[in-house]
Amino acid sequence: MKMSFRWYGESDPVSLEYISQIPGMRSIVSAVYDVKPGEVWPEESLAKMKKQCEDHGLVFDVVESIPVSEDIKLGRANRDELLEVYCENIRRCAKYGVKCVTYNFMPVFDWTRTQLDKKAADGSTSLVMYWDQLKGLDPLTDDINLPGWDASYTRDEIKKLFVAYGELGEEGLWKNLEIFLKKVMPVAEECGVVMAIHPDDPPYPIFGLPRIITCEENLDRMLAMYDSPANSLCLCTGSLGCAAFNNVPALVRKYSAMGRIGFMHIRNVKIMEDGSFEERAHLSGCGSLDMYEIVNALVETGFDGYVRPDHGRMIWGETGKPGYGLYDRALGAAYLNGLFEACEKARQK
Ligand SMILES: [Mn+2]
Repeated sequence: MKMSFRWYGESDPVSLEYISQIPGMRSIVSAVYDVKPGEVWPEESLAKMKKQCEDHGLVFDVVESIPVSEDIKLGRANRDELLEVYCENIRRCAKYGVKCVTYNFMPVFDWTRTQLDKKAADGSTSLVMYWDQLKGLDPLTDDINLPGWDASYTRDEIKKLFVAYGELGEEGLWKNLEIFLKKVMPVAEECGVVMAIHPDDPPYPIFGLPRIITCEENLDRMLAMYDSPANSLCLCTGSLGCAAFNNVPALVRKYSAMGRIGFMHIRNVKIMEDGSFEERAHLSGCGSLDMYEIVNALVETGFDGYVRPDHGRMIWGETGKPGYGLYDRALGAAYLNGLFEACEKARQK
């Protein structure tokens, strides 16, 4: 496996120098943030990122993410034009050494949480989703202001998107995903890039928006739509694992054995009795997921893709982007390195 770390570019309070000091760190996961979604990424930005990483002994070979425009997901009139831009961005990333591109097909919001700085008993803070804070809210009639909801939309625009996705429905979204895959995957194959779809977070409908990358049956359906190693998963343990119906170690074992995992996001969540969940430290004992079983499944199936510690808590007084501080993610990477070493050595005996 190749250990990696997400970096938000020059505005990220976590520096490349600090990232490079984490033992075993190899790859940087990043994106071009200076253009709007749906625009072509300037080659200078990619070249600069590659150089900055190299200067710190790191490799920029994973992109997270090239965002998929709502107009592609909704299948609107300008879809073909946007798909061309998408393919051009894949080609440009490949030209600068990128081997894996993550994306998602979630309507409107990349993730849903009700609080980003929930304080635990030990004083650390993390992201949480509590159902009792969502119940009874209707995006069409209430003024909902959840953290992470894109401030670039007006309330009116958000309401229109909800109506459009309501009309599209799950099957309509599947159809548009298939059109996306059939256009994009041949380009990815041609330039040696693995496309890794991130599951919906959380993996069930929120406020009636359709969600399709959610469970084993749907992951099978997605992979079968374009049967190629280029069409792979970014298997996020925390996103799939905050629903009790997903057996995460079993999913990891199955899709890794099929050679269809390009990228692993590894983090732990604690599922509460009512289905709410809290993001926790990576250690198995801190949440609902068995990290040893997850890593062992990867090792036993010969996984050689990318791994990154996912969201971390804010600890030791650190401030910054919720989920993306240095300290707890570095602890996560160190813990995962230990699990990988132990599982690999046990297997060699
Ligand atoms: Mn993730």
